Amino acid sequence: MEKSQALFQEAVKYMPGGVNSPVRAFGNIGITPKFIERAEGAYLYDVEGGKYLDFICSWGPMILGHNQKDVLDSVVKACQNGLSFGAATEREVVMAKLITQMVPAVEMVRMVNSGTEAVMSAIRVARGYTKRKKIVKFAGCYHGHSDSMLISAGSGVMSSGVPDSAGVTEGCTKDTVSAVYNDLSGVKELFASMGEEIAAVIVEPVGANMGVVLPKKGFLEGLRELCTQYGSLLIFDEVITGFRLAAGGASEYFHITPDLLTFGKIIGAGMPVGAYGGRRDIMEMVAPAGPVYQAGTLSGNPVAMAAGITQLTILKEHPDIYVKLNQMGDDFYGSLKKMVQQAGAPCQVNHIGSLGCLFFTRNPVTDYESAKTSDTDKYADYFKYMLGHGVNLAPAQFEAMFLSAAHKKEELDRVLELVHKYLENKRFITS
Ligand code: KE4
Repeated sequence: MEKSQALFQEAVKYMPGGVNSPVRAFGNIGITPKFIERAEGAYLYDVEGGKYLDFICSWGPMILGHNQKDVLDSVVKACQNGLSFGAATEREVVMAKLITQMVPAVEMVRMVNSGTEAVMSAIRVARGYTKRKKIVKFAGCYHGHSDSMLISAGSGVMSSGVPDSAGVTEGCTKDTVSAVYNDLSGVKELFASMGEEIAAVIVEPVGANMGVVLPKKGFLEGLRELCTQYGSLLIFDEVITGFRLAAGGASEYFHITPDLLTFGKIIGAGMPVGAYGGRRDIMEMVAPAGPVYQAGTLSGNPVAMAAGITQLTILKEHPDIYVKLNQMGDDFYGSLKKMVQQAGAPCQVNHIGSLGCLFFTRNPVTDYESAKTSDTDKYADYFKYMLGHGVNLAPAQFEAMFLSAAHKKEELDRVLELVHKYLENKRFITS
């Protein structure tokens, strides 16, 4: 028996589903998950010694590649001074200033330990600031697992087929309203009917948890205008897009200024870090400066800050990284899109910069409903083929592919050849 199988047999005895996050269980694929031993650059290595070109990048954080030398050195060095103090540290000031310098929409920021915590807190601040209750989210967008956000969520909820989560009471969700991504007229109607009650609209500026779904022209701008018109707050959930699309994330990329933003992933460089921030007058509502309570034992942890500061500083000081990364994404996903189109394969490719997704559907994917027309069995078959050829993709259709600065063109070319061969084997391409 393979070591991964033996480990998984043990794991399921002690952890729900044998994992600490559902998507890792390969539930949608139906095979034993790979247990990873180490990672370097663009590669993962499993406990059997298997080597995989990695397109998960820890679900986004590893934009510079795994074990980037400067990041690793900064973590090791920080550890030698102690792992956690539960007190104010200089690194937290450095990190907060760095985030505000890279993202002009952030005038003030609070560090937390995950994207979920960042979103949960941002929503509380929005309600505290506006003294309103309603939060508008979009079907297929995933904002972490806090109760009020588990409504037509994306990511693992979508894959697990659990439209809402057990254990979430209607008391927690009655003030959450779900709208259709890219349907600005629907949001306008919502505001017309309850605009005065809406504390905030939270949106993934690029949907990346129903696969990758781009905002239609005018959609984000329309949300900005509606929120301003009705005195509601616009929250950009940039846990995935933050520091990925550009140094200033989606707010820079799309030239839109949200009122609050949430971050995760890249800001921790692989360490558990989240953050929320935005307009100073709103963030000054947060305890101990203001009446909105939020706290955290390991918030601003010195080792995690060291990792995040190093990664963000590299990204800030080397803007060419984004030029190369986004160009590499345009080339790779562009070639993939051309390939499936020429083959007449039942596939769609959506991408923006280094974020992309291959959907197994003939329908253009512009929202939750169209994403759900994807054939998840076909995706599972494709995933297993690619894994068998040393390529590590998201083990679920409704996730994103991530490129890193460690990926090389020749490796991506090999992946394109593999996909071409797969499509041929499936007779989607008759050469
Ligand atoms: P975390 O609590 O997982 O750090 O962040 C929650 C979150 C919030 N907002 C967005 C836009 C997110 O994508 C996420 C988490 N992303 C998923 C990937 N689809 C994390 C992977 C997982 O759940 O294991």
